[in-house]
Amino acid sequence: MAQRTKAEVAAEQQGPAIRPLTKREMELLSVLLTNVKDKDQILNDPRLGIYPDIPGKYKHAPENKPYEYYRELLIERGNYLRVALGASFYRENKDILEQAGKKYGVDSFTITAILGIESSYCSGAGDYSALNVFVSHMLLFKDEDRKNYGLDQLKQFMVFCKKNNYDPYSVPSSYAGAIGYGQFIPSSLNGSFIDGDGDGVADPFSRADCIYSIANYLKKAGWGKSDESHYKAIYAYNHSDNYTKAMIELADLIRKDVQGRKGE
Ligand SMILES: [Ca+2]
Repeated sequence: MAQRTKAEVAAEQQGPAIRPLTKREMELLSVLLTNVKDKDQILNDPRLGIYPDIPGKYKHAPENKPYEYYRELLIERGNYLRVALGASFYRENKDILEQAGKKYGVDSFTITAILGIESSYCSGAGDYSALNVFVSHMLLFKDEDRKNYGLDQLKQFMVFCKKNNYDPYSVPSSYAGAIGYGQFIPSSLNGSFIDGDGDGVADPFSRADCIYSIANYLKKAGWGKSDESHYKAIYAYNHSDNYTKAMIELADLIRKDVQGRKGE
């Protein structure tokens, strides 16, 4: 299965520093996983580990910086490379993007922009092991919301893996536990991720599946005809005004680039 191989290859590449759990952490995790069906499978796997760098990552998240800084980071770095790459990604995947956009009534340039920011147009999707990311959230944070996020998403993640026959330790994610080119967290994978190319598998590392799933997600989040509905739907994808504003701007720049060159 191609999608397994891609996930495995990505997970095997040298990733961030990881350490084994202490005895105390093992005991705590065992208690926290009391009602999780696959508890033993998780605890007994030698790949179980903690990423000590995760709490620090949240402190430096660019979403918390002023918009100008964020915009420059996301859009302008490399002399508008993100726009040029977006236009070339659009041309390359035009048929799927336009079909998905039409089916869900969603702007296909916005789908392109989201893929551009989330995974540099389907070229990378994080090098953490998703399962260990959720375990790290459960054990490293004092904040209850982050701890609960770890446990809730771990449960959702196990459901997703079972459904798709993935080895839970072989699925890569970001430090926050977002998976695949569209960077869906497990609850969103279970709720909105679909099989776009019709090969029978909803694969977060398939371009077509991500394109259709982002369209599906935006539609479900209320994408309609008004600019206000677009803002709301993109904001649902990532609860940040910076993110939403940058996405709208990037989508427009890609649209101008693609449409401006139509007559050439
Ligand atoms: Ca598929």
